Amino acid sequence: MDHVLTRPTGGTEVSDASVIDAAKLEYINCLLARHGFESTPLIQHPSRIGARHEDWRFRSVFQPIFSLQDGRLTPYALEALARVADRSGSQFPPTLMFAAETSPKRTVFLDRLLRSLHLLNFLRQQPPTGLSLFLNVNAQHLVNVNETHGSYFADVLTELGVPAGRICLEVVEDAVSDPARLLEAIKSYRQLGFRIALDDFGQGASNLERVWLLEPDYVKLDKRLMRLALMRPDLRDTLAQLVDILHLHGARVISEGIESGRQLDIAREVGCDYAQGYHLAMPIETLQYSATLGH
Ligand SMILES: [Ca+2]
Repeated sequence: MDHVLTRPTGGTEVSDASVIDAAKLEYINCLLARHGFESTPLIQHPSRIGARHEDWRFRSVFQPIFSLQDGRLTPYALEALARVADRSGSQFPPTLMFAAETSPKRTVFLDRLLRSLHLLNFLRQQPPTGLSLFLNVNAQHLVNVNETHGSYFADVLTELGVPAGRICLEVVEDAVSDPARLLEAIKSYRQLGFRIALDDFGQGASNLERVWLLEPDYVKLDKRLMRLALMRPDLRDTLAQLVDILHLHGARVISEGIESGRQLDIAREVGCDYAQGYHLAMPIETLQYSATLGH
């Protein structure tokens, strides 16, 4: 398959976290410590960066998003996902952690901690410069932040020498208490150069109204839509029209949850620009890259 991420012949194996300068890690830990929780929440392990908060332990995995242009599958970006475990190593879904979280201060801290963790683990892999990083951001977090939106993360990016345009924030499906503040937050991020994706479109509060409000650069079609399109051929025309509408609003469309070759064909038929899913690549800790990546 032409989409396999492989290391260039003769390339140097990057298997330790030493590509992240210890002073930079310390600087980011200092920024995080200002939130009043752990003083060193980010930890350098031999082969990765980890994070901790109270009884929770975090690590990053990455799932590629592929461009469908010209009938090919080309790696376009990596979406970072958190893996959460307790002290004993038992894993549980990060959504449970955020669902159980009631303190706005802690939600802001955890959101920043995970974004920093993913960025560091992304850079540790020395990805080709053309590859973007997609980060999930909780919509309620955006509403909770009182200071200038994006200033914390902009500081982290400056320290690490990463342009904001390389980062896309996926606004996770979530009902928010104050849509006007959500819009204000998105505008601030955009002014700093970040790109915006609307996640899980077709589910809950992620709908056309949100597209009109946020004018995202990307819309990610929820996996349920792709499952329905597989089971109900009669719905595919409607899905194609929906993709057309999203294109008219200036968004590029990513189909999530591609679990079979047939679904990949459907994503192409209805006009999606990008695709992501287990059929294409599973989320893993360290990806390998071919010399041809980077567009
Ligand atoms: Ca996502």
